[in-house]
Amino acid sequence: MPRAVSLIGVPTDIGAAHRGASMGPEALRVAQLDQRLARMGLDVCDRGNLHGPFNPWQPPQDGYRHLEEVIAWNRALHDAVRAELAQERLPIVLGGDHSLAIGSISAVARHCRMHGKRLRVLWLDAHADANTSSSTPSGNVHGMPVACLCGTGPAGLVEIGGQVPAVDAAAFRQIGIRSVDEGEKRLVREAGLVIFDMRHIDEVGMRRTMEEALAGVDDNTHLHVSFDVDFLDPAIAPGVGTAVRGGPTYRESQLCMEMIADTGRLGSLDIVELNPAFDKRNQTARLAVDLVESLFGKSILIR
Ligand SMILES: [Mn+2]
Repeated sequence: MPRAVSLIGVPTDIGAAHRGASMGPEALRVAQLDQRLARMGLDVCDRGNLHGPFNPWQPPQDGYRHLEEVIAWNRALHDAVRAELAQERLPIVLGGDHSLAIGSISAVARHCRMHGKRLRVLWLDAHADANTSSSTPSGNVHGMPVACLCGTGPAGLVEIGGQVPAVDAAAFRQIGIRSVDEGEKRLVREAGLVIFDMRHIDEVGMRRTMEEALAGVDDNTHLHVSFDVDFLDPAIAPGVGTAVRGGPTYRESQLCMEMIADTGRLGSLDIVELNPAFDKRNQTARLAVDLVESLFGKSILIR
C-alpha cells in the first residue's frame, strides 16, 4: 500500500438531488483530513480543487440532468486520478457527489489494466447507484455511476476510461445497501452485482460481511473504496443529501474500515456525498475523517 497520498478536491454537486455536496472538500479540510493522515506517518499532498462548470440546476433532458457538465467534471477527475496513480501516489477524491466515481474508478481500472492488477471495488453506500436513463426516477447521474462503469449509459461517460465496460461488474462488492429503486432491482440482478444489503449485515454481522466482501483479495489486488457518506446511519451522519435510516452504526463502520485496512491492499479512495448544508457543526465530516484514519490502519491497540 503506498504511503504517499494525494487529496483531490472536486467541489461539485452536478449529479446530485440536492445542492451542497460541492462544499464537501472544504468540510473535510476543516475537519483536518490532511493533518490527521500526516500524523499517521503518511506523506500527504493536497492538490487543491479541480475546476469545472457551475451547476445550472436544470430539469433532466433525455433522462439525464446536466449530462455535459457531469462529463466535464468526470474527464477532469479521470485525468487527475490517473496522474496520481502514475506517480505511485494513492488518490483520495474529496467529493462532490457520487457521479464522480465514474471518472475516478475508470482511471483506476485503466491503471490496473496497464499494470496487470486485479481490481476490486468496495462500494459503501445506502443506494445501489445502478440506475440507467430508463429506470431513473430523477435523471440525477449520482444514481447511475455503477451502471455507467459497467458499460450502460451515455457514451460520454462510459467511454472515459478508454475501454467499455470500464469495469467488470464482477469486481464490485456493494455494502450497506438499503434503498434500491424498483427498475434498478432488476438491473442489479441482471448485471450480477454482488450486494451485501443491510439485511445481510443484520443477519450475519459486519465481520462476516467484510470477510465475504474481501474474499479472494490477494497481493495482486488493487482495492478501491468508494465511500458514499450516506452509507452511515443518519443518526451519526446527518450531513448527506439522501439519508436513508437503518445504516451501519459507528462501531460497525469502524470494523468495516479496519478490516479493509488489514488487507494492506487499499489503492484508491473516494469520499463522496458529504453535504455540509445538511450537517450539524461539521460532525459528519469529522466522523468521515475518523473512519478514513481507520481505513489507513489506525487501530485501538498495537496489533
Ligand atoms: Mn452513492
